[in-house]
Amino acid sequence: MAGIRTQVVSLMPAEWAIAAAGVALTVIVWATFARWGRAAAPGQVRRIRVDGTYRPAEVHVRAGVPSRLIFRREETAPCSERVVFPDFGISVTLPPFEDVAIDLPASEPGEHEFTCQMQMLHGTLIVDRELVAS
Ligand SMILES: [Cu+2]
Repeated sequence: MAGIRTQVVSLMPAEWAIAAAGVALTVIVWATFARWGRAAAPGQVRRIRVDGTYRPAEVHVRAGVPSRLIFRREETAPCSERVVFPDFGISVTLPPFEDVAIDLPASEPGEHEFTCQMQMLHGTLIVDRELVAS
């Protein structure tokens, strides 16, 4: 009787240790993926089509939330091969027919122009205090 009780008691810590390790591992894996998820998908994503103009030419995002702008250049005309955000010091090449993501940090409300490298195409990033459908 005492032998059985001793055996049960001695097994318990090992089982708890395994269970605790399992829970800890699950939490670590979950936290890691959650962090990756946040890094890969900012709060707001907007798509802009480029074909002789920016569509839409006014892109609305919410203030205080990082955003990802995905440009897709649906043409080979050299005019639009770069997009420039002077206020953010960003200048990015847009290969034709490819999605190109530009990540922007959370911003204050305001307006930021974006253009092609020769400033022939114009768009405006509008950072709204409230969410506005775009
Ligand atoms: Cu141009």
